[in-house]
Amino acid sequence: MISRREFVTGAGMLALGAGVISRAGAASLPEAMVAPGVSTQPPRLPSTGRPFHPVVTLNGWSLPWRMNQGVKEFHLVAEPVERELAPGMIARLWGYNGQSPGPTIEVVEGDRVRIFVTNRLREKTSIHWHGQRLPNGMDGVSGLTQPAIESGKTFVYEFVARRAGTFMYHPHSDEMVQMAMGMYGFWVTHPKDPDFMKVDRDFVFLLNNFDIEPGSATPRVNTMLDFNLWAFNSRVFPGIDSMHVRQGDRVRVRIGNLTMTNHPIHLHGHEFVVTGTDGGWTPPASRWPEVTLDIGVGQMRSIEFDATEPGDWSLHCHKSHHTMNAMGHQVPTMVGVDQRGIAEKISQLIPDYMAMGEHGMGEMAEMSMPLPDNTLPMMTGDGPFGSVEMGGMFTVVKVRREQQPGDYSDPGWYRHPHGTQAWEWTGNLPDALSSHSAGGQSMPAKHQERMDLKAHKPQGHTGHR
Ligand SMILES: [Cu+2]
Repeated sequence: MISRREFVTGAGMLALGAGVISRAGAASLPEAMVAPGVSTQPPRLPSTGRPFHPVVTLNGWSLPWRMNQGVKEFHLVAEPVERELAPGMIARLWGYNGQSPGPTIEVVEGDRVRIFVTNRLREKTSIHWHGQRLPNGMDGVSGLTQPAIESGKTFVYEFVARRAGTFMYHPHSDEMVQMAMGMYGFWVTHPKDPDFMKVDRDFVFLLNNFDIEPGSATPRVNTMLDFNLWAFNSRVFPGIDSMHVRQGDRVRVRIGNLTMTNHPIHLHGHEFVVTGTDGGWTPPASRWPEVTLDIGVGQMRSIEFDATEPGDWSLHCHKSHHTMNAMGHQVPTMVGVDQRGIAEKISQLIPDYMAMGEHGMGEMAEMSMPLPDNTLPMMTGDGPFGSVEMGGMFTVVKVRREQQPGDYSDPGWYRHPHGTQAWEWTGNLPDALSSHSAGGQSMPAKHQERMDLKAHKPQGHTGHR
């Protein structure tokens, strides 16, 4: 639950939504808002400036602004932050306004935007506005387009948001270290016409990665590729909020990749199309249906689908080592290794030793392994039917008929209608299913059709039998 640590009102400041607090800055600066906590903040309609349909930042929030003579003013503060990656693990990161990632910035095409950037790190920084059309001197590449922002200093960036679309921001100064520490954020420029490409729900999150040694809290900043924590918005499963939508909603999910590898993002139960890339909206004739989309390093993609199918649908990276947490990375393969006898000998030397992995690693999700402090299990997460055996880049899209428009609260786990869930074979079809062959009427006609197709499948195709 979100609490207010401090509340200071400033002249001209818009009304603040629940969970957002302001922090006094210098008199001439807009206040630098912070939102403590890690839960997804519901979208807040703009109270000043042009109208738009706000996005929902997964496990995050959007930064309030101040209108100053027609200019939208924001204040970002680069600073050390603590972020809970999932319950049981706090990471010591760098970010903006109390969080990694920093808050999402939402503006409207044509807005003149002024962003004050204060550096509270102990080293210099800068911010690059990834993907934007802007004057070259506002591009934020330290040394090339501006001097770096020294510790304690504030710089001002100002430009017109010329193109609607999906963008990111991140440092362009000691970039490898500052991004490895968690400095980045999302930026959405909404179309001037609020009805253009309108959707019912518009979610955003960044893909990010850390290399944090089990038992420690600070990322290793010189890691090049072998990261061990794969995150959506600096959260890992089961710390990532699920996305809650109403059946029939048109849903957009905007994803930016600021990790050091590509991520094939896979959605269960629905097909989607890519409606936006780094360069803008895709022409409708260029779209084709997908269920998995590979998102490259430094890229943004907007996907859209009609949430027609009720249920709890996984959305995750399809690299299976990206859906597990740090503990698994140095575990030797033990599948098929007979460990009888060895475990007792080792446990005389190491009292906590457990033999594992002989029959696969799924058991690791359920046994309570002794873990170093501040470390998450390799795979974990409780679903309604047991352990989900996941970690890292994994969440759930919950599609419900009863979800009200504008309601982003968690509807709980899906209750599968009778006869629509996989069951354990006990030698007989349950009544509801066997009634088909007996001429019963308890299955809907649509399901009977599917069973007919199954029954008529040629047996020769199962060649391994
Ligand atoms: Cu991945």
